[in-house]
Amino acid sequence: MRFAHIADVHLGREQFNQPFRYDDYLGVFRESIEKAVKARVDFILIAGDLFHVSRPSPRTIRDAVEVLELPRRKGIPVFAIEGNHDKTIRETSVFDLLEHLGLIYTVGLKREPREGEFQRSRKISENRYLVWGQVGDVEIHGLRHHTRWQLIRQDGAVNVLKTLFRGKKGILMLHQAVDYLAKDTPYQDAFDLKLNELPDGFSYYALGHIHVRRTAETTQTGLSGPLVYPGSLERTEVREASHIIRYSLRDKKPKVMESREGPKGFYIVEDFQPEFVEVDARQFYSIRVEGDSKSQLRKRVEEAVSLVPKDAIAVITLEGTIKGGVSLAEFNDLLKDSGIMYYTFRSRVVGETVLSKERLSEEELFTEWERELLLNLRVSPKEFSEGLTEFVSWLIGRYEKGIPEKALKVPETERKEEPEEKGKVSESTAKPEKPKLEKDLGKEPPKKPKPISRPKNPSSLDAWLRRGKP
Ligand SMILES: [Mn+2]
Repeated sequence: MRFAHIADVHLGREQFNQPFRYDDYLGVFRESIEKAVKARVDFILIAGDLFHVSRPSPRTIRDAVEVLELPRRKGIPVFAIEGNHDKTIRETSVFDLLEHLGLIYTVGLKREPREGEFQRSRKISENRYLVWGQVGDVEIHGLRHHTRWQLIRQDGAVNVLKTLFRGKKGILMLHQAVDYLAKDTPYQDAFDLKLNELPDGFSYYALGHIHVRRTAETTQTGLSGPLVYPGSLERTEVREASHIIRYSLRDKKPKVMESREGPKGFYIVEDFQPEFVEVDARQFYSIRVEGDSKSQLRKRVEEAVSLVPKDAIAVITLEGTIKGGVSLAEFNDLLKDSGIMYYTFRSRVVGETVLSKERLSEEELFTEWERELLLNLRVSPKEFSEGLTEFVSWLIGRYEKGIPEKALKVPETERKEEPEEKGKVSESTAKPEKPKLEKDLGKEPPKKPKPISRPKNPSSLDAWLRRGKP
């Protein structure tokens, strides 16, 4: 029995708003499926986030259909679950469309029973069926992405996964972050499941969600089968960079290192033992350059970038303490003729920019949505826990309504290259009243307004939080 385990394809994503990234994401998906088919696997698993959004564009659907036709023509079934990116609250999703076309089989909870060559189901309540895949004598179980509070209830007394999959065997496919393997990932402190909350009895845990490759053997976990995250097929953020260039002040030359996360790819699993298969993901350079003057920074950026191959992506972070700070716009001309596929600058330069005589008001720092959120959080711990249910329902209400467009922060990795607007904040209007925010946070406002460092984006909560102390 041999199968392929793929996860986090994020088809349809145009990272950095670059059309070539759409092709990259599609390319590695096609490559994976082709390699799996060539390896004559008995079936293929896609452990969530096949798509980047739950309503992919017609073009993305067409491309997915085209790739998924390859295994279908060979009679190789593809089993899938929806991840946090592609799940919907509606009954019908693009997964149903693909299933209707005979391209995939989704496993998990359904309203209708499924019986067929590769599918089985069992009624578990009034209108709920547990659906699983069946290839020979191997059962392929799974459940789409759920939040922790949906899976683990009443302080751990109720464990939905253990109840649902009690006595099951074969493969369990989940799209969740398990704490044991979440170290050094964005889910380190925001995991969905603890190791001991996973149902035991399976020969292989086919996981998705964590975008870097992680595995744990049965000897490490005490579970009946290995825990495996293949990671995303493409490099979805800087921490997944293929190469790192460091050029700190004490260095005479920039240092190039290969990332310890290694290449991107998926697993081909034989007798429940995973073998990694590499795919040709685009090279991604994370570059950090330190300088103590603008001209030195420019020179050092040029030196560092000369080590980057033309077809790569480069994210360049500027560091150092420079009087007056730097504007990213002053660096864009540097790489204009470098031929590098895509590059973007970020700044961690600490300046001594004097803003204005007055402090910024919270209206200038936060969007309406952020202020509303802060207002809800600005209560005593006791009050907060008493009103928790209300707060959560308010938050869910807001979430369902959708966060207003202008309040949505484009993550730094997603941001189109745009020069920072200079001087915009320093022209902030003088306000006679002391800012409300400071008063409400219980801090004593200073007698004389002090200059504060300029936030990167005046309406970004994230930027404000990272701004450091005035
Ligand atoms: Mn993902």
